[in-house]
Amino acid sequence: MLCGITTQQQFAPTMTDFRPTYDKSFDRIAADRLPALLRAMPKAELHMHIEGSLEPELIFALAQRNGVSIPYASVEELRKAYAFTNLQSFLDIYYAGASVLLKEQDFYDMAWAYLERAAADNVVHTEMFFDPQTHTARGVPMETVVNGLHRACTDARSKLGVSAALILCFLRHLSEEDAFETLEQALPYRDKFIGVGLDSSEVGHPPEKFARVFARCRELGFHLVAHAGEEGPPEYVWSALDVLKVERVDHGVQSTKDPELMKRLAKDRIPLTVCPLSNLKLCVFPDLSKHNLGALLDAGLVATVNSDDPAYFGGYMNQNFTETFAATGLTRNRPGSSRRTVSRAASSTRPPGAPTSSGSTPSSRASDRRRRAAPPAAASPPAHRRWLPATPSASPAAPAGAEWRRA
Ligand code: ES4
Ligand code: ZN
Repeated sequence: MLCGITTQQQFAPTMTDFRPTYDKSFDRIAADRLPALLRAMPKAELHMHIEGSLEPELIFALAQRNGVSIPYASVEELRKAYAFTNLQSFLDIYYAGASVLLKEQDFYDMAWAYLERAAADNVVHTEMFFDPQTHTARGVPMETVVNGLHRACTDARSKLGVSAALILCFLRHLSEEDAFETLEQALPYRDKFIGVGLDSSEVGHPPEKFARVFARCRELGFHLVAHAGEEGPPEYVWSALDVLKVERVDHGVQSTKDPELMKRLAKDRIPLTVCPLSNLKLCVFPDLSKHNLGALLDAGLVATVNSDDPAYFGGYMNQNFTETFAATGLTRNRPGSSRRTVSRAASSTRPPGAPTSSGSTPSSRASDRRRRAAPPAAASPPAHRRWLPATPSASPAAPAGAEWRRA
């Protein structure tokens, strides 16, 4: 199975046999076959904000259902407002869009729409961020948020064959005290999310602002991730690693500015969950051909492809893969690079609790996915223990992407 994931370590040992032939086999893939292969391969999505999957049509439908007024006359007018210049210009509209979510069913409907869309892109495992503070600040109970989202995750497994998990994000523009309160409110539902993250306005809100709440979450056994190095400097990535002790870095694309940091990320195999179309829309890179995904991979980092806020940034997983590979020339043998391209961006894994692949050929058909639907979660360990982190000691060198040869 080929995925844009970090958890490749789980079955990567079985892939090492294929390493010597990887580069050659990859280079034999004709560029014109690559988009179809990228679309067909089973993928894991590790960086998406569920509130960022709210399409304008659903915003309007929920606004009507809940009697919320929105300052746009039509879906088209709202979509036209999606012309962002930086992260903050996006966040302003993203938080406004979330204001139509009031009832448990609203959260369910939003998550279900994304999960169906993800399944259509052959995403077999997804870890979805949610921002409870955006909702509790408006008087929506934590229970409403978590239960609606979690019910959609449960249905995704049984009805779509997609394993889905939740990661609670603290909003970094708010205080650490607010984050502690949010954690308290969420603890009765601790079995319904696997980890915590940190998102929202990055610059001016360094990771160390949340040192104590992350330490507490670590004690509680949650997995830890944080946005860092999206717009913020490499120092923020260092402190996400060394102060927050995160297992993955969300974005991290500014890391290329610091060679020592690049070495650290490569040595410890800290995955970066990269979101190319997000970076493009928020003007982190002037155009997709200038994106540094290739440079990250060339430097030996585990860099994965993800959609971030797909309803706002113009693409779900397959769009991110196909546009980025085409624009950056990841289809070609790039001078000076060694074990490159698809191997890490679309590396092999069996995500935790995900359906096992029945054969060596990536299965892309929805009917196959349904047949492979995983057993009910009843026998699983508690949710916050279910997601296996990227464990450097257990991780061999880059998986070989062997299935590329067989595809
Ligand atoms: C986000 Cl693109 C991005 N960056 C930081 N925080 C976010 N929340 C939702 N999307
Ligand atoms: Zn994000």
